[in-house]
Amino acid sequence: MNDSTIAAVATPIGAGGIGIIKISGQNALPIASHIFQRSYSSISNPEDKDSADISSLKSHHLYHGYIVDPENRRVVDEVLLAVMLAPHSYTREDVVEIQAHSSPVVLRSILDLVLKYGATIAGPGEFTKRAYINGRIDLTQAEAVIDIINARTNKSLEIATTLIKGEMQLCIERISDYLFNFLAEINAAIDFPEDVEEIINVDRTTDVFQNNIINTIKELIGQYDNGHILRDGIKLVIVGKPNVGKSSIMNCLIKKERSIVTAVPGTTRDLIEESFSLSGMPVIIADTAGLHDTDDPVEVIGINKAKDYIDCSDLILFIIDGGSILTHEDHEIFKMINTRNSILVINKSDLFSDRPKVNTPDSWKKMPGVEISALYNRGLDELKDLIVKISLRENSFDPQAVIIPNLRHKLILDRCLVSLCSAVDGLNRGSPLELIAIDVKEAVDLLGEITGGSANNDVIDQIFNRFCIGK
Ligand SMILES: Nc1nc2c(ncn2[C@@H]2O[C@H](COP(=O)(O)OP(=O)(O)OP(=O)(O)O)[C@@H](O)[C@H]2O)c(=O)[nH]1
Ligand SMILES: [Mg+2]
Repeated sequence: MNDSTIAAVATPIGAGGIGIIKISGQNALPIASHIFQRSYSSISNPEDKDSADISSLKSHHLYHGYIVDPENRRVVDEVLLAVMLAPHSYTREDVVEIQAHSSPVVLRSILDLVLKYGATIAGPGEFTKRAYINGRIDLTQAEAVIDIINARTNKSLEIATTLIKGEMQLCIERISDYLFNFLAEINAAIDFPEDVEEIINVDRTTDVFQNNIINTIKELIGQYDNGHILRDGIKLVIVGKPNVGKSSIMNCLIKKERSIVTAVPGTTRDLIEESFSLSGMPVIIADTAGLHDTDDPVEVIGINKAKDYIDCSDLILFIIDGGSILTHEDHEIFKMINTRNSILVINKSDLFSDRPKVNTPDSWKKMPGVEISALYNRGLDELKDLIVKISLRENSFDPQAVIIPNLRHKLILDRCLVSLCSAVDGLNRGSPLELIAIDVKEAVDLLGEITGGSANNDVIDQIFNRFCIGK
């Protein structure tokens, strides 16, 4: 357990109803007692009229009182104070939360007093890091806390709540326990070579490895591939030559006038990024400068930005003007995105309702396509459905019913799979047990990196550095 007592403002800075200052550590109560003057009745028990001595405060009760600067007896604010004694707190340490009025000046003044009487300022994620170090949660649950804070859609929230309940941890621990027992068997067999056949049943072991362990890990990896988009969202980019209606489509999709639309080709010169949600899936979308040959230095910068963005996007909306014939520029853009995940959006369908629409070459037909009119808001629902369908690869599943690993977990599971396949291979080929033990031990260590047991400090720091201060 850490000796220091930490404190931070746990709510966003700004004017609001309440702001909370959180203190955690063995001096949380003595520090609070220096600055808290209790009013005579507690909120939770109006009969409790004993002294203002904080040591008389009960855990998990809420008390009304004032924060008073001990030096000049000045009242800083009227507050509610909650005490949560170790180990029944977020960090498993003594925790005091002071609920004050949320003015940045009030919160700063109270925090200054708390720091003056012995607390140190908490770093990003330090409260959650203590919850992890003190064994209340594992690394997957700590990561779920960040995911919950950052959740932008209901689906991403559902995925995070599955993790925070510890279901990933349970699944990983079940596999680790089996592998650990198997390692013990291997060690026994190495020590007593004459009893190998009694100790290790190769057929049964390879069967369990293959059907239970390897398949479970493959399933988890598959769930990442299908489900991470629901949590992390997709990056969508709108491309096309000038004036085909890219900005109009962007505005229709995000339902606000974000990009300027005019009849002048070359209106959009910079990259314009926005986020929105499509069927519960977070989407980051970018409108880009029309791609064409130009000497205009400003346009060249915009076009280069667009090309860079295309490289790192998940899905491309390739817009063409369905009311005109294709030009050299359209063909050049097709060549550029040909191998990428793209949708052909034939815009301005209002212009070809009574005349033939643009003729696209056969080689373009492999791109899923949709006809829309951004001007009259026609076909936009079909476009949205297509984006969702392609992004989720038609796999619909209930994110609450399955565990969806994050990228860190997935990369570790990939390595774990390699070690386990090598162990099974060794068992089938009758390799020396010492070599099989190395593979299995590596798999156990890797699984420990997911839950935290064998994660190194750099990994742990990297995870907690993604947190905000006060969590
Ligand atoms: N008839 C018709 N006109 C459209 C449609 N969508 C956009 N336009 C018009 O086409 C012109 C260009 O639209 P923008 O959305 O600015 O096109 P853009 O591709 O962003 O153009 P740049 O930023 O210049 O590359 C505007 O006059 C729009 O009103 C449509 O579906 N039908
Ligand atoms: Mg534009």
